[in-house]
This record gives sequence, structure tokens and C-alpha cells, in this order.
Amino acid sequence: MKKQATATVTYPKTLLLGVQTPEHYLTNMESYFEEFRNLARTNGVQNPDEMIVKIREIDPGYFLTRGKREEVKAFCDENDIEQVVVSEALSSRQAGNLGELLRCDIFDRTQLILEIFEKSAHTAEGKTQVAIAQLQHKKSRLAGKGVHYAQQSGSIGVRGGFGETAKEKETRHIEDSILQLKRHLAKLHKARETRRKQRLASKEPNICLIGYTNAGKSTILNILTNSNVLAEDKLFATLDTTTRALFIDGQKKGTISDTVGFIQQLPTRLIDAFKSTLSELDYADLLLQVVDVADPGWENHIRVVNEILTDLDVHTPMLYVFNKADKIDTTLLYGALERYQPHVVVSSLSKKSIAPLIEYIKNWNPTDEEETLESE
Ligand SMILES: Nc1nc2c(ncn2[C@@H]2O[C@H](COP(=O)(O)OP(=O)(O)OP(=O)(O)O)[C@@H](O)[C@H]2O)c(=O)[nH]1
Ligand SMILES: [Mg+2]
Repeated sequence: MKKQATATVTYPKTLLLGVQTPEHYLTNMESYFEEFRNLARTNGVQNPDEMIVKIREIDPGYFLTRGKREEVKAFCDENDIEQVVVSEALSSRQAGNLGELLRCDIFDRTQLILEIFEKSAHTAEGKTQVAIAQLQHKKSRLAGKGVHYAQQSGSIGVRGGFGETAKEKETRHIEDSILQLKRHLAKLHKARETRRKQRLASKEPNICLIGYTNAGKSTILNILTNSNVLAEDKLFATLDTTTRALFIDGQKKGTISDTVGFIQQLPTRLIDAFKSTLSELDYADLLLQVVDVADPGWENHIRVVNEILTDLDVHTPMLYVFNKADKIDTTLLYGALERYQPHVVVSSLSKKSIAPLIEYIKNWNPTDEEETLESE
């Protein structure tokens, strides 16, 4: 029998460190840590150890307070941990100090999300936006005193080694690359702008699906347009905007677009990077905010999405689409759901179970809304 070559892939022994900080006073921690596990899983972290700590204040030098970092250090030493993934965003100084203390590579929330974004970007625009954000992050890590920044996921971080001049040289190189990418991005934006103008000139109404990551936006787009955009039980499966023609009962209603999912504590750099993509939302005629009502943190997710919309200065009319109603008894949520108007409750497992949404779109008339807004 022929001998088969087997490649053994070893993954660094990883600790997922969930940290509850005073900033989380409004957060549903169960949902938040589940989301953190999901982020790590989506990024390829396998069989991690897990530790959750609560801190009363954030230490400027180490992020973790003295007692907690000793606890984490003892755990890392005992379990031969090689890399620690932290649920929060750390400053470069904090990441560097913590890495030195724990003798582990440190990945923070920003890096985790950046790497997932990197894997999910498919269009030239998406890839360029992520590349810029990656370089900016790398630059900020270089700037930190005595910092060693980690390489791509799964690899062991580089230790020490940057002399001041090497560091400066590297920084300049990064700045040049960022500038080049930004120029390239500006060209891509121009092309998008032309496409958008064409669409606006055609006076075709556009509906945009927005919402928290994993809420079911792509699934709804697929069901409404009989297409097969990637929908996965993974965070940030969609990074690039997809627009499709929308027919309801054989009648063309306009176009419908799928967009990047939102997440709490989205690194500011990524919000900036995706602002242009999301600027589409202001030109849409209707937003469908898809919400996974089976997630215990659903109200917090709405808050996050609405805050980002306010930040983007988007004032488009919106329908809340409470999705995944098959997973829980929504009558228990009745009072809470009522607070969000207008809304429909659906499950996107079949065309039949999203009937309330189809009905809403069927009766929706974009010109009515414009008139109402003007008369206000
Ligand atoms: N049980 C159930 N699962 C659903 C429903 N809608 C979507 N899903 C599942 O939820 C997961 C996420 O769905 P997606 O459509 O990829 O979610 P998304 O909002 O596009 O996510 P991102 O692109 O990552 O932001 C997939 O595994 C879907 O099959 C639903 O109504 N009920
Ligand atoms: Mg999607």
C-alpha cells in the first residue's frame, strides 16, 4: 500500500481571556463572551482554554489590574499557554507589557476583527480598506515603546529586535504604503459613485439590509432574490456590498443590497474604513435592520447598530426585521419588541416564514415616505 504523507498542523496553545470592564455596564456579558468565542473560532482558534476576569478599573500599563494579571500569569505558566487572545482592544503599550509579563503573544479584539475582515474581503474595495486598516494598526503597534507586534493568526509573535532606526524606517515604509492604498481606494470610490449615480438616475428604489453580524441579512437577501450569497454561521461572512434586483410577486420593486455586519466595540479604524461603503445607506430608500431575537443581547445589538447609524449621519426610514423567531418563543418578548416600530417578526428558514416581510415590502411605497418626511 502506498504510504500517505500526513501534514501535522500544530496550533499554538491558546487562552481566550474574556475581560469584563466597567465599560460593559450596559452589556449582556453572556452574549458578549459567546460572541468573543465565535470571533476566535471564526479566526481559526482551536480548542482554546478559557478564562473570564472582571476588573474594576483599566490599568493604563497592562490593561489588567495587578491581582488579575498575576492570576492570568499563573494560569498561563501552569498550562503552557503560548498565545492569549483578549476580548478587548488594548493599547500598544498594554499589549507589549502584557506579552512580556505573560511570555505569550497577545492578540486583542482589534487584531481579531481585522484578521477576520482580511479573510472575508473579496472585492478590490473591501480588500484595500482592510489593508489600510491593517497597516494603520501595525503602525500604532510599532509606535509603542518596546513593543513586539504579532504576525498573522496562528504564528508566533516576533520578539524584540527593532532598533530605533529600523523602527523609523519601517514606520515610513508603512506610511508610504498607506498613502498608495488610499490613492487606489479613491479611484475605486469614484467608480462606485458613478454606479450609484446611474442607479439614482434610474429612480429605482433601493432597500438596504443592515444589522449586527450573523443576524441573517444574507439569508434574507437569498430568500427574497432566489440567490446564493454566502450565508454562514460565522461572524462577518459578508464584507462587501452586494446588490440584486428585487421582485415581489413577479413585479420589480427595485434593488436590495446586503451590507457588512456591525459589532460592538468595532475598532474605530474599521468604522472609518467602512464609512464609505456604508455611506450607501444614506442613499437607500428603506433600511431593513435585521435582528437575531434569539440572541440574549439583541437589544444591545440594536443599540450598537443605531449608534453607528447616528455616527454616520444616516436618516433613512427603517423597518426592524426580528429574525430567527423559530428559535425562541417570541410571545415572551412581545412587550420589548413593541418598543421598536415599525417591525415585523420572521424566520428566514423559508419564504413562507418571512411572509410578513414580503407583505411589508409589497405595500411599501417609497414616494409616500418622501412626502411624509417633507411634510414633517
Ligand atoms: N434558525 C435560524 N437560523 C437562521 C435564520 N436566519 C439566518 N439563520 C442562520 O444564521 C447564520 C447567519 O446568517 P447570515 O445570513 O450569514 O447572517 P448575516 O447577517 O449575513 O451575517 P454577516 O454577513 O456575518 O454579518 C446562518 O447560519 C444562517 O443559516 C433564521 O431565521 N432561523
Ligand atoms: Mg452576510
